[in-house]
Amino acid sequence: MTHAVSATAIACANIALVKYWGKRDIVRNLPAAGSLSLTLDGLRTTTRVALHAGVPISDDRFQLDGRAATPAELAGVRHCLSLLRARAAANGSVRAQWGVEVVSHNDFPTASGLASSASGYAALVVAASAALELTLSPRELSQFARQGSGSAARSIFGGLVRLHAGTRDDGSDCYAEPLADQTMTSNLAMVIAEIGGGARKAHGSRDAMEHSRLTSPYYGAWLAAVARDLPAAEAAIAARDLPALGALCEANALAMHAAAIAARPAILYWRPATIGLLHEVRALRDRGVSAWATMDAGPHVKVLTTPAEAPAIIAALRGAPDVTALTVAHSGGDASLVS
Ligand code: 2P0
Repeated sequence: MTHAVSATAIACANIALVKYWGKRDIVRNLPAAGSLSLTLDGLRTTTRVALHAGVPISDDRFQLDGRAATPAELAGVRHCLSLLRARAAANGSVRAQWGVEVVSHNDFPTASGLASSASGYAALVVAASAALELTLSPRELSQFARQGSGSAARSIFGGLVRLHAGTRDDGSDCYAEPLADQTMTSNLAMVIAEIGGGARKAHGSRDAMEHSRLTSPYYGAWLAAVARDLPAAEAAIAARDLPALGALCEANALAMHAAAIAARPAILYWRPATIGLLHEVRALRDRGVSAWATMDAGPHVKVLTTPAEAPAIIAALRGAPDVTALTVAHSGGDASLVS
């Protein structure tokens, strides 16, 4: 029996209103542009990190949703752990040498374009840093999480969150922070329409965004669109102007997918049902409902709306072809330790 210490953390996924799609540095995982997201209470990862004295770090283990992680999933977790261990070793902690057992559970489909890597790496970094006795600021937590997955930097924080791309080569100015004005969050909801039963995505977003950068004739135009959309979205939030924010959110998602679809060969996440729901959302808007669509690295459609209007959207989308689940999520909180 080895001596063990452990910590458990919960983090919520986030959905970007202005998307991250493309990197300026693959090794440090630095995004080419900033992004802006809403953290969602309905999509949670719970992660327990146990450190075992006397177990070599080569024996690190990772269990995800009740199964042994794939070699690629384990490698991603170990990369993130190696950065935290280096900090712990610099502090003189013996725990940096202890083997890790990570047990993680998503309460929503893993790796299907519902942002499981965001909540996953945010929960991992919060739990592992506590187990390693590191005292990190929220900004530092977001920087470690970013090196696991770019969108995870945003899941350290609740509510509306901005990820700054920064310009420094070492990434020291690339971090997420919550927007100063969170007034709007209580009036925001996302209806999540799962399409096709939450099957795993055909293209991992990491490779797909790099392929878009290298081959899409629209990649430069996409980055130019983000540069305009970020300040416009922040202005809409400051003005509490939901129609302006919603219109930007839908246009930005379509621009991201346009850039990906134009890559050669194409990155096409949409299913026929995705397009069907895009038309439904437009029809809802024509009837005066607050509804704007956004899609990520998968076929699912998330509809930005208000808590009051979410039930009408669910009723309108229920029974649409290939829609396998409909849920409502509201603004979620910071990633945090479970005691
Ligand atoms: C986003 N996505 O802003 C965008 C929109 C998917 C589509 O961030 O390579 O898993 O690990 O940094 O964070 C998904 O990409 O990518 C993502 P890596 P990540 O939410």
